Amino acid sequence: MRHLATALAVAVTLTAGAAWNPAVVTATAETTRNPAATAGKPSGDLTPIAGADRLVAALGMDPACPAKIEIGMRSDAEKPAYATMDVEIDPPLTASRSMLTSYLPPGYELGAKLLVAVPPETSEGTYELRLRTRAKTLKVPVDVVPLDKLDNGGNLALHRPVTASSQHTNANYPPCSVADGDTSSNGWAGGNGWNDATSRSWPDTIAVALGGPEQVSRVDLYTLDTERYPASRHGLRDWDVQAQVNGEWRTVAQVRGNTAGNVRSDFAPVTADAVRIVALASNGANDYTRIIEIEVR
Ligand SMILES: [Ca+2]
Repeated sequence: MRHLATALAVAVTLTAGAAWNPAVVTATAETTRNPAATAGKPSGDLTPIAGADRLVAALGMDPACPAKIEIGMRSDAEKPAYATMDVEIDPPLTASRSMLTSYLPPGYELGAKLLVAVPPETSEGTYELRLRTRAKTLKVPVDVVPLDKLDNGGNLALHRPVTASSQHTNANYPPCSVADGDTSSNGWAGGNGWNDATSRSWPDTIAVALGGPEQVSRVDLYTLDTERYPASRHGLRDWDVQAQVNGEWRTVAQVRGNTAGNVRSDFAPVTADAVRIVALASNGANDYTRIIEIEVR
């Protein structure tokens, strides 16, 4: 059985085998599910959970695109109850919420996305995120590293400065979201991709500065593509890939007639300071440019 409700434009998804009223979920951006954990003997505890062992955040990241981590708690209580977890983080880092709370049946997990911002005065180092329930505390290290020391997995665009020809009035589509490392279209309008501001007007451009001359030969572009918003109707159709070489933009690849969510463009290596996408057409729906991620190698 699957219920779907929304709160503050963010999906609240409930997957349950027991009778359960989705209206009682009090927090936003949360998911509740009933995992195999129900088989365990009830301990009466609330267990904090995190989607990663540690979080890496880059110094100088665009404030519009904070680091993200999934957090939550699981109830092993014997009866449904209101469950609360405090969220603490070492300053000067800031977290998007200080508490997670919900009515939670036994065996259920409540999940939410936590945004962690790195203010400009932050020093390089390891900080701590603490998820506290009454009985347990889960500590998650947060490594704050300069961009040049970031393990970018070979993606030269990761967390680099992004500029775009326009920005939608809705702040949930910031240009920097195309270089935040999140290639998933799920949660569209939740800060994971760029939507330009000029419907039916072309071209649109979005550029990623590479932080110095870098040899590049490949760009992977992720456009909006979900079951609800398929790329064949909502994604980018035609674009040029350009590299900035000695101060001039040079077209290194072209894509036409695309209907896929992810397109890889390979080209002869060039030494570039920046890479940009010149968007020329989308696949119809409202004719916006919608890009989830741009990876450069
Ligand atoms: Ca993204």
